[in-house]
Formats: sequence, C-alpha cells, structure tokens
Amino acid sequence: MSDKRQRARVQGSWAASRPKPAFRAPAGGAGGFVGSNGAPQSLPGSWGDGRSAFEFHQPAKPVREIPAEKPIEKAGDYEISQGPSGVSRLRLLPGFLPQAEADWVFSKLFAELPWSQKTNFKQGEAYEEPRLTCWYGELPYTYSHSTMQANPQWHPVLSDLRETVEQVSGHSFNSLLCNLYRDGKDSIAWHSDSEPSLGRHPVIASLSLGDTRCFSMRKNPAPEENGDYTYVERLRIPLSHGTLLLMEGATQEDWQHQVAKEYHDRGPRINLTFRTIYPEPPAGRAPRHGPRS
Ligand SMILES: O=C(O)CCC(=O)C(=O)O
Repeated sequence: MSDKRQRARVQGSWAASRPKPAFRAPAGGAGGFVGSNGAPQSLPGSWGDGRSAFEFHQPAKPVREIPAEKPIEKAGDYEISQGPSGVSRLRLLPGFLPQAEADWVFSKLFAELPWSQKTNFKQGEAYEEPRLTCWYGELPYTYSHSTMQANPQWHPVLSDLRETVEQVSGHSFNSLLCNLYRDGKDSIAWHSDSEPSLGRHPVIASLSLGDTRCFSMRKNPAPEENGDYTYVERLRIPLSHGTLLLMEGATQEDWQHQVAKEYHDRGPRINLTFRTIYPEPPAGRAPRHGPRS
C-alpha cells in the first residue's frame, strides 16, 4: 500500500499533549502534588489529578474514506458506473467453456500460437513486455508506441472460439490480442483499451484459460483530483479457467484495468481479448489510456 493510502486510513491520532498546569492544592494539601519549594507539581504523563496527559486529537479536516475494493465473483451483468460518458457495464460468465474443453483449448494454444515478447516504448526508452503476446486481425494494432503487424491467418481453434463468443455476446469482433502470462511474475500494468483504432465505447470480450489471476479495475479520477487515484472506486475480479468477461459501454473511457504480479507461485495463463479494430481513428477523439507495460 502506498504511504498516501496508508496515511489516509489513520482516523485522527493519539498524541501526548502539553500537560495543563497542575491543580494547586488548597490549603491543607488535598489533591495534586506540591514540591519541596511549595510549587504545584505534576507526574510525567498525568495532569497531576490522576488523568492521563495523552488525549485524542480530532483530525483538523474531515477524514476522506478510501472506498473498499469490491469483489465481483458471481455470474451476472454489472452496471459499474454511470457518468457523463455513459454507463459502464461488465458481464461475467464463469465456466463459459466447460472444464474439459478449456483444458484442451489451453494446451493447443499454449503449444501452437506464435508467442513472442513485444518491445514497447515509454518516453523514448525501450522495454520488454512482462508477458508473451500474439495478434490476429486484418489490420495492425498499435499500443505503447509499438505495432503488432496484421495477421489474417487465424488459428482454427481461435476462429471457433470467436464464433462462440460472438453468438453468446451478440457482438462481432474482427481482431484478437492473445496474452500468455508464463507465471505469477508476468503481468499487465494499469491501462484502458482506448486506442483510437478501437473507436468510441469498444466492446472487449476477454476469455481466460489456465491459472486464475486477479483482474483489477479502478475508476478514473474526476478532473479536480489531478490524476490522483487514491480515493477512486476499485473492483477485483478473479478470472478462472474458462471464464468470459465482457466490458461494454463507457468502461474503457471511465475505468482502467490491470493484472498485477503475484507474490505466490502461479501457473501459466492465457487471456484472449476479442476486439474490433477500425482502419481510421474517428475524427476528433483524444485517446485516454495509460501506457501498458
Ligand atoms: O489478461 C487479462 O485479463 C487482461 C489483458 C488486457 O488487459 C489486455 O489485453 O488489454
């Protein structure tokens, strides 16, 4: 947890305050302590009347709650936000592929797809993506200042999966980005699928195979937050073997997602994201996406 998030959790604070002047004993010596010079004394850490010198300080400003991360685990349709850009929607279908079919598809794709490690660029510096990828589609796909070339020869297993995903989702897709996370150290950083070539409000259908990984989402902060994600809403979606997740509406405009590295060992995982790529970016649309690593 960042220092800022940690600090924001502290509700007020306990502090040692300057002791108030000790109670002066009335003639006869009842109450308080009087030193040998006759001046009133107090014991360290006390008021001199037995009360503690430590007191609770109310925070000066109202405490701002950090929203708890919400899990989404059950099959269903979820309206995750509504705003000026429209409604953001998820549809989660665990067990979209039955276990035996998912096992077979995983081993075919793991062995037969042309996996490679892509080089991206950030501020002119090259870096290797922490995962392997391959791309299918009539058009090339560019993100993080690096292009995956058009690859119209779909693997037959992928063509069949595309058809099934299209039937169930009611959307059509002309492209597919395949990710292979070799183990728990492979990851994809915060980003949204909002490259201009995807058009406005793209539908993304994401099919997971292999070991379960946590798909995290965070809402983009309001403009007055100046890009600070400390207080934004967060979702956590475990994506298990054979699960289909659909992201629709304003999800890519209003939310980011990631698959973080894990501290525990994880087996390999394949993620297939079906999308539709357009030849020309719609005019006048500024992309709003983080660089993904
Ligand atoms: O692996 C996943 O579940 C997410 C992949 C992803 O975010 C992407 O391909 O843009």
